[in-house]
Amino acid sequence: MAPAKIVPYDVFIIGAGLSGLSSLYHIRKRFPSWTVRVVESAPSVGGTWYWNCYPGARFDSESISYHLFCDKELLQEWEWSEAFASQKEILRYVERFAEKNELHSDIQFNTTIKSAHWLDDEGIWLFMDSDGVEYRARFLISCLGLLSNPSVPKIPNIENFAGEAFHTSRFPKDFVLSRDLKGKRVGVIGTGSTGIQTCTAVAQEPSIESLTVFQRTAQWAAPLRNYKISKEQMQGYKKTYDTIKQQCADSPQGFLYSPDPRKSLEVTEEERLALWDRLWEEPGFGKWMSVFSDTYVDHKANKLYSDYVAAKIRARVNDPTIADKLIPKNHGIGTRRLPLESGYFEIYNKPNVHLVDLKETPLETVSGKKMITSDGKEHELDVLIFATGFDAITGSFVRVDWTSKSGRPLIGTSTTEKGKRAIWLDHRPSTNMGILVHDMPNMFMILGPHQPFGNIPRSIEHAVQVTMDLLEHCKEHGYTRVESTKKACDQWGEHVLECGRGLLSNEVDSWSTGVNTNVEGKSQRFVAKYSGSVPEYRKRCEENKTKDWQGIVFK
Ligand code: NA7
Repeated sequence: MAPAKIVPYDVFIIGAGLSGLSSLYHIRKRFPSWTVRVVESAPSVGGTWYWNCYPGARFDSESISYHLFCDKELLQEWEWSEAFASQKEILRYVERFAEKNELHSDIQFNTTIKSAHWLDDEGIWLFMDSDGVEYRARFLISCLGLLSNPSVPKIPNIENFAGEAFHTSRFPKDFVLSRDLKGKRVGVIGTGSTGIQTCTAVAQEPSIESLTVFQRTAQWAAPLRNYKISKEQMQGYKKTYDTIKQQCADSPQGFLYSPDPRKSLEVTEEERLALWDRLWEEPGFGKWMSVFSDTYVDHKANKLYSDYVAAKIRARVNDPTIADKLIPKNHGIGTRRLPLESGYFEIYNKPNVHLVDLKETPLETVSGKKMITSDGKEHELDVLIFATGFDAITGSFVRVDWTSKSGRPLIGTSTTEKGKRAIWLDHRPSTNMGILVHDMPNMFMILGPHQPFGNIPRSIEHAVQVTMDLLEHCKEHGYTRVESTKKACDQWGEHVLECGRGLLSNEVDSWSTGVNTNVEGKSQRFVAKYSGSVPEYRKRCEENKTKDWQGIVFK
């Protein structure tokens, strides 16, 4: 007897981080009769905040601007203890969101989807997990995360490193800094936001033997200035969440900050210093986002602010040669995502912290516990931490084998196994609003390429809302298929390019311009995210809706 066909779910969601949980929450509210299944490779909810439990992991966006605004009851219940909460506290918040809304019953953990094929005759998606189990669904919401596919450098012989080694997003769950690094010689490769947090926490742990930081590109960073939130302050925030939400919605990047409309080159030096000095002393991202409006579009303006911050770094590091190595030379401040730190530069004043400049002396090989650089120096380590980032944005989609309506892979290099040209050839994304992809019917992306990636939960809540509106449109009209035209994707691509024109950030290699030297096909810059403002993005999506979703075909 032939096996019974599996009944398709109405909606299948891959990922139980904030995107997946938010999607499930809204599906339940808006389509209560629909069947839905969330699959998640981790044993618990949380996504980014589940995986990234490295020492020192915390927000550098304000706790009060980060959560999901949809659950107003939880906003009134939840008490943030710090202005910039730690990973543990954030994870507790995400767990509480799932628990309070009884989301677990629709989530299947420890399940990794390996393939997703569109079956055009049936008008459904067919998925297979790593155990060979199949699932079918009418609609797919991909909630794979933006920075979820860890990437590690290809150092000759690295696989034979004789000490312990972890990527920052794969730390042992029971890791205790003071116990597990006691007396250890620790090495960290990478000085992005994650590396800066990790190095600071490790160096500040008195029981370690030593810390060696392997830096390829110096990174601008500025003080976080975290503080405890009092009960009274929290009561005040709870009364003003509507205002906080609106402030985020009105700002270019979805945070609590907007730029100063004046231009650096049009004000006096006193006026420049007055703004910079004030922002410098304040907690949070103001020193990135509230500076003069020309800072990230005009090289001269950027240089002025870069020089100001370089002087701050020099003042904090005792050895001028080390200070010089810590000051970026090939990109201006804020043109990459600016990490906020709590004592990072001072760690280099400690006698047991060593900086290795990989631009001067690259890592050549590994022998036993020794990392050997091109000057022949042997850096002996017990623990090696890869803070080397992610195959970002498009890289999250690589781990699933996708087959589109016309049998094409979603992503790949020019010659693919399927013998057909990938839709995102060499990672170059093509999307409509960052949410739909031509030739991939009934698939919606939360945090897909070409969406804004400022304050992430704000992007998530908006993309989920657009997805729900599209599903509602299907339900109202009895449509079972929704797909963007190629033309609409091309137009969105042009708009995304147009928004990015003139931005200094698009002249710099970083994960958000699609460059990752550890990943094949990611050596050239491309526009991976929406670099217009969040209000502009929202306006465009709303216009699409009012024009009856022009460029989107429903059947
Ligand atoms: P990032 O910002 O991509 O940083 C990765 C770091 O690792 C960066 O310093 C890289 O140097 C370094 N790296 C990567 N590959 C190598 C190799 N092969 N050799 C030496 N050094 C290397 O990732 P994060 O995890 O820090 O942060 C990602 C985002 O998470 C962050 O922007 C926040 O939004 C949260 P490079 O600069 O490429 O020379």
